[in-house]
Amino acid sequence: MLLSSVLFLGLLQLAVAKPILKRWDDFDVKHAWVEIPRGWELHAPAPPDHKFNMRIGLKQDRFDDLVTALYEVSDPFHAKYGQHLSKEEVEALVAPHPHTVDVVDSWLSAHGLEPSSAQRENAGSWISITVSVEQASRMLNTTYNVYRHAQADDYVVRTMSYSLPTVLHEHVGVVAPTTYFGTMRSMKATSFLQPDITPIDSDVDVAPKLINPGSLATVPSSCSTTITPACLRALYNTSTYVPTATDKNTLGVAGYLDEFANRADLQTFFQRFRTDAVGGTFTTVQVNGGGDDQNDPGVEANLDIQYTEGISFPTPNVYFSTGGSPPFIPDSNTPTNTNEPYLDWLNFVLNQTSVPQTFTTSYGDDEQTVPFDYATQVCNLFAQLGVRGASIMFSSGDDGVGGGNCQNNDGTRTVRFQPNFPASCPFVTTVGGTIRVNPEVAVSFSGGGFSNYFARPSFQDTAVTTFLNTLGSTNAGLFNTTGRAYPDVAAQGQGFQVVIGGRVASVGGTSASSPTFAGVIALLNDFRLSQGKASLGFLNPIIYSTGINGFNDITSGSNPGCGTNGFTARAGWDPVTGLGTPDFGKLQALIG
Ligand SMILES: *[C@@H]1O[C@H](CO)[C@@H](O)[C@H](O)[C@H]1NC(C)=O
Ligand SMILES: *[C@@H]1O[C@H](CO)[C@@H](O)[C@H](O)[C@H]1NC(C)=O
Ligand SMILES: *[C@@H]1O[C@H](CO)[C@@H](O)[C@H](O)[C@H]1NC(C)=O
Ligand SMILES: CC(=O)N[C@H]1CO[C@H](CO)[C@@H](O)[C@@H]1O
Repeated sequence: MLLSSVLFLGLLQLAVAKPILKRWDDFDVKHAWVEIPRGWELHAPAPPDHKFNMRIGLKQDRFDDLVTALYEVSDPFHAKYGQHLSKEEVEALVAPHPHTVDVVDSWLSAHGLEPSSAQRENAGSWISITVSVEQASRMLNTTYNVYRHAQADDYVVRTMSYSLPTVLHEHVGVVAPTTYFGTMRSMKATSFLQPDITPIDSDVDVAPKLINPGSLATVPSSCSTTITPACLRALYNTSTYVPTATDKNTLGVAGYLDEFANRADLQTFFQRFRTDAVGGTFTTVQVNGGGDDQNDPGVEANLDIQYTEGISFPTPNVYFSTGGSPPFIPDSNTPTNTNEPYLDWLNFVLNQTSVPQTFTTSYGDDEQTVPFDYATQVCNLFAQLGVRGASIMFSSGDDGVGGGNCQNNDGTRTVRFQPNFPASCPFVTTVGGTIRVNPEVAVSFSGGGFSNYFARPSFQDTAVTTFLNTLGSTNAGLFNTTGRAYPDVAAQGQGFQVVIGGRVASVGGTSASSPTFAGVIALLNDFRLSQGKASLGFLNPIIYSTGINGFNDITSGSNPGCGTNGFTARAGWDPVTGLGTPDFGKLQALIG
């Protein structure tokens, strides 16, 4: 009996082990482009011995449960509201199934790679392993080339399509670098200098007039041209609030390659525009070799940190400087990092036991240039951060309903509105832009629209269907009526007075709007934490429900693009300014 059961077990193991002998040469296409992504051109074949870090995103075993948990803890009407998950609880939900790990490991082995040499992140759901172009080409049955981005003078090693063995499709979400060409260098910066707006040296005349809250009528007309923290604090009704939960509350700014937040410039900024904050500082966290060159202040980085601090002071602010090796240098065989946008940063932050309660990021790209599989995996990582209790703000983009010729890249060249990613990810809160005061109106570049990748989440059903019903047939066929609609909210986006290298310059873009909105959310989180409550976490379910009357509705202006007038701001939610700009006092009463 004993013997035979041992034998039987042995047979069983054989039977179980057998499927591991997969056919690794039986390929199905995972993703393919019809044409080279816009802005890039074929430069040369990739050298076969060029080495790079391959990232493999595995299917997360219980991801549906994670999304369920996210909506429960973010829904103000749910019993679990505010009961955010710990790092360990999240990891239990996102870890790949052991069978997935086995199959992928045996695929790596079959190609001569040592599975134990792989770096595993995010509960093992991301694998990073060094491969040569030659190895990767065989693994993915593809051809790697060097492509050049002329405008950014950036070179990358990518492919026009890639395949995976059929048996791997149910286990692997995405492999990178493959068909996603975006790099932080080539991506649209969502801030720009505005030399036509004459900067001001200080606002000593204006600031004292702005101390009284609840007096929007008195916001001086200068705030229509030049924006300082005093303008924003008055406009958004935060000027009398004094943060107290500064031992618990943190605001994080995600910064990338070559963008360094400058400490001396922040002091100059405070001396000019927020004298009570002089001496206030921020922490720089260097991710994946990110730098901190204090001789090289970045416009985006200084804008972000000066305005998150300008509003949230004395809340501790953290600037994440995410690095990456230099870009691929053609005709050299130095191994290069692949500078995957978002992945390094997200996996780093998710690996911390506690995360900042509020984040802002000001980067984005046309959704259609981000392969669906890649966008989905990155969007899922934002869900993980949300369920941990973080509110994540993204700028909505600076091209209205679409920049350039707005042609689809599927070979048809059909002109359609072009949504932005990650703005289109339902798990982030997307911030559009406004200008002027008394009243605020939509700024014409404010990115807005409807995703072609992500379906409309139920939290915005009422708001968006109301808008669509009023819209009628305007722009019909140019956008996806069932897609996740954005922006969710808005804030000022032009004429920001920013100190760069000791001098004040005017800066605009929705990347000014995102840190502004994040500053207000950090104050709300401060208020909640000081009351012994949980942080707000994933914001969208609450701002579209109990918080909906905490915004100044923006009802005029539009976001033209793609040869059209775009959408028009109107009463209620609209795809130009979302629900509107924040009124801290009202939000404090509604969701504080
Ligand atoms: C995650 O954090 C742990 C503990 O701090 C550290 O040992 C590990 O190297 C980190 N993992 C990654 C992939 O950064
Ligand atoms: C429209 O959005 C849905 C998701 O809501 C998506 O499944 C569909 O493919 C999109 N249609 C087009 C034409 O992109
Ligand atoms: C500002 O907030 C206060 C509550 O703190 C509120 O009473 C007031 O109406 C708000 N002001 C404006 C102009 O919305
Ligand atoms: C295993 C393998 O390499 N299979 C195929 C990959 O794709 C080319 C065509 O591009 C085929 O010729 C190979 O047989």
